[in-house]
Amino acid sequence: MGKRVLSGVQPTGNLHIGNYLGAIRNWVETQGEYETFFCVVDLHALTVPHDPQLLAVHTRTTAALYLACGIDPQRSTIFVQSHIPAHAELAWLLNCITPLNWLERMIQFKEKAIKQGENVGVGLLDYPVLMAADILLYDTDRVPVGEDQKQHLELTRDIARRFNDQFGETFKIPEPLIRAEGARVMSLQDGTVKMSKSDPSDMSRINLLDDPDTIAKKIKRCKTDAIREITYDPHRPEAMNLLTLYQVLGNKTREEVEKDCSQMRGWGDFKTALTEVVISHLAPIQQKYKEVMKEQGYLEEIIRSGTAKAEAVASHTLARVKQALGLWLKAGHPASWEQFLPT
Ligand code: AQP
Repeated sequence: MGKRVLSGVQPTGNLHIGNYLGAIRNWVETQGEYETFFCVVDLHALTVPHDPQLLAVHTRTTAALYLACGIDPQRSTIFVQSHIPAHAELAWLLNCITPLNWLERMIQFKEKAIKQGENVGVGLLDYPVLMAADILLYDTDRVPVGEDQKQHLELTRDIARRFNDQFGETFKIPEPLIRAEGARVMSLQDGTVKMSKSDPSDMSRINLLDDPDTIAKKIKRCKTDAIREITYDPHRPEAMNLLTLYQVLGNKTREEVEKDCSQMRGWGDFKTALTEVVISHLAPIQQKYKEVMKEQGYLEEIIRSGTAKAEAVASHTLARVKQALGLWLKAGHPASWEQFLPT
């Protein structure tokens, strides 16, 4: 068996260029090298207030965007998390061995809990355990994610190690796969806050499906600073963010970007150039997305066959975990129990 990759995105709204650069673009590149599993993590989307009318729609559009961004169903297994009950089941089993204070330390929980106030659900606290279940079910070697998920991945590793220590070698310990450039795309309105689907202002992000006029408007109004020269400077968060977008989406080197910028007269010129780069990078993705959305039967068939493939792996791991925990396995399972009878 080759090394495995697994990752997913929550269908919590419109996917943006942060999700693309931090995650999906890197998934595409892993396809030749690894056995790849990509899921739409819809159970995670229930951890924040959501609209039941839209969840299935967003799940579908997210899957279609995977294909549009270059995930190849011939080489990757694409599925929907809630279609495979083993995810929720393993999350419960892992819950029982995860110390509560590990979860209370998670930065994303603290940030999102503040937004939800008194109504914060148990699911939000438990989110990283479900994520650990997603990853560990597939004996995953590498998890391509953005910088914001690094802490959750560390927790997954801690949970797996703790389980292995208490119940014997059961889980493979996964490692993150984080790219240097684009790992943390920042809001267009505040260079110190990450771009996010749940930011109330749509002006803070560029969605993968934004039309050219909307992209131009967002970039025109995005926050910059008062310095005329446009240079990579870690003390200038907006400049760093916009230059990185220009570099990565334009497939340029840092030197090429610096050369381009040296010929510009200021932010106005730069914004025009960035707008062109973003629009032309997203155009083929948007075109492919439209084609996929017209072929719903094709999309459903990909998800159906992906689910079957993923489920075969997941059910195998789940049985192994249940056996390690000492649960009475369903009839027909070869595990022996007599050896543990009290004498
Ligand atoms: N701004 C970002 N820069 C780089 N990578 C990012 N990711 C998210 N935002 C950025 C990466 O996208 C993948 C999927 O994320 P997710 O949808 O599972 O949850 P998230 O990290 O919480 O993303 P959002 O956009 O901020 O969604 P909401 O607002 O719903 O919470 C992950 O690999 C993530 O690292």
